[in-house]
Amino acid sequence: MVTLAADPFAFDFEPRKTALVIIDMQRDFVEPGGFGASLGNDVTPLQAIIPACKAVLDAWRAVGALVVHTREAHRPDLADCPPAKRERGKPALRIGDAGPMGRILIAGEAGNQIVPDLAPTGAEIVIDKPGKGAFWATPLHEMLRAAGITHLVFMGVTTEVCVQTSMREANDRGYDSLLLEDCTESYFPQFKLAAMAMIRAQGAIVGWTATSGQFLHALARH
Ligand code: C5J
Repeated sequence: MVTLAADPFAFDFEPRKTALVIIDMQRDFVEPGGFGASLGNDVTPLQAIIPACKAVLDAWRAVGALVVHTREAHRPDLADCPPAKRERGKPALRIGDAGPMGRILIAGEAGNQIVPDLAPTGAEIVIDKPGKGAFWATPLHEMLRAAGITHLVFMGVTTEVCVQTSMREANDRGYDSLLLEDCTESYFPQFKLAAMAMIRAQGAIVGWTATSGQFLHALARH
């Protein structure tokens, strides 16, 4: 059992019953020319978390525990993209439009791939999700249950959108979830802080938070 000094109180987990879930660390959100940038956002803060995410991913792989990567990805015919999602706002490029890294948020396109530093190995689970949450319209819950997973450690982007939605979905399905504070980012710093505060409020109503340093320290002592 690993006991981690976390907020609002200690997070205890068995690595063999825990999955590291990396949300949407895709070129479409992290690099210029993707979906995030097309919405008018500065993507550089999101790139800055890649080294911390990689340190955790490397340590987790060394333990031999389960890794899950997600991608926000739609079918090329957009049959899984509700018009309300595609037509909302005034982005420079809409979902499905051709951009510098291929069609925006479309499975298989260059921009839809996970950034090279965090690229999945063949043994790791990759979930393509049409929504914000990792559980909606995906087989993730069944796969985690089949693997005996009870605890989740989250990293990825963006904190208040796909990460928080996935943690809330996980909470409703009975998982205990930890968010690594310096391994998640938002285009809006104040939203990241608010999302983390909401997650750990009221006695970890959604989950726990800790830094990657705290996590790696606890894992190394395991
Ligand atoms: C967004 C995400 N922000 N991965 N997606 O649209 O958070």
